[in-house]
Amino acid sequence: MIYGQSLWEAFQRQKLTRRNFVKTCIALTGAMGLSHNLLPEVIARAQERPLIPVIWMHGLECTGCSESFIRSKAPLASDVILKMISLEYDDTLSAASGMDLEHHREKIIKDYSGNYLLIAEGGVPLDHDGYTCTVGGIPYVDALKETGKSAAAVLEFGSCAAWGGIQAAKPNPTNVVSVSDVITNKPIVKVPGCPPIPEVMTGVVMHYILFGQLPPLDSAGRPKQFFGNRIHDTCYRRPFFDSGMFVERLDDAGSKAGWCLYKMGCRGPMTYNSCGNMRWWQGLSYPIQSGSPCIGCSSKGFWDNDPFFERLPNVVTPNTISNADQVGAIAAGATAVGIAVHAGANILRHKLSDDKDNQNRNSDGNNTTIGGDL
Ligand code: FSX
Ligand code: SF4
Ligand code: F3S
Repeated sequence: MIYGQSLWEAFQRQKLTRRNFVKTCIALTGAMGLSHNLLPEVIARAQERPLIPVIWMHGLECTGCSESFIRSKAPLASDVILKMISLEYDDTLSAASGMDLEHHREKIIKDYSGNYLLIAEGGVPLDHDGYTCTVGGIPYVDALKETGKSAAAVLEFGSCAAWGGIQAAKPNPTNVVSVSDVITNKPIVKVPGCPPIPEVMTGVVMHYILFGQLPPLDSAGRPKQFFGNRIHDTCYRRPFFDSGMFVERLDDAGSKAGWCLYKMGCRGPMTYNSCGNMRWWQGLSYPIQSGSPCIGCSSKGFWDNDPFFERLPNVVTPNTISNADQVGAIAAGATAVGIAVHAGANILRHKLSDDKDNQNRNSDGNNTTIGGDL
């Protein structure tokens, strides 16, 4: 339990150096999507602000969000869990289990009423009185409401918590809803993605812990610094889109050359997330870089957007003048014009060269070529 200490105090207690602390603050500043100019502010907060307890709950989901979170590298998830937050309850990560753990959750709710952070992962089923998902013998929806009632703020981690997720796919047999459909009177932030990028999750948690408030949100309730751009806006394949160079089959030459995946059903033009600039596993890759079109896993209702590999109709972007077919036709037309101009120039230069030859031949009787072949 590190509740009540500042991050700096927690580091000192664990005999970690000041240098280590400052390095962590640098990593945190980046993870929170803040400018490095704000590093002194982050250090000041980390020295003064007491850390708060966190309760992390799981509804209907695959636990991929936790799997992603524990792979956060900057900062390391183990550092976040062991040194930066006081993770008091987590159905999957806590060493304790069963009713002991449930009693601990109740104790945190009582002892730290209004002062703990609730992180919720997974959708919330309502039908059958919520009994299709139970925690400690009671419906998840009841445990969630009970925990949310006294929380300072709520983070919805993953598309399941944020929008309902896969289990809400038509016909949504257990009537799954999002966490914010159930907890309506708290500061709440959506961090969608199936799963979300690990550093986005740690960035949002640490923003709340260090600043005591949620980061700036967009109209859908997502942190602007991570969901302000579409995948398409930062995609390294974008020049191919703009040039009308599309993969037509996942095993064709364009695919091997890394052309745009729009015709393979890429949802990048309508999906807001940071995959294009942050990428995954410390910038190693993301679905598009691995050769797969984006399936829009952070978008509301993406699970009903099947077939996933069918192209989006009529995508128009600010930098292009029409849809992919027309862009392709225009690009092909432009290429044809270019080839024609080049060929025309060659013919003209050959002609000039021939004329000059003739002139030379006429003037001195020699057969000298001037200019050579182009
Ligand atoms: Fe959902 Fe998270 Fe997808 Fe899975 O918990 S967002 S199914 S990666 O794990 O909730
Ligand atoms: Fe990248 Fe997809 Fe946009 Fe093509 S359509 S540029 S692959 S995001
Ligand atoms: Fe998801 Fe698309 Fe990123 S599928 S992981 S939002 S590239």
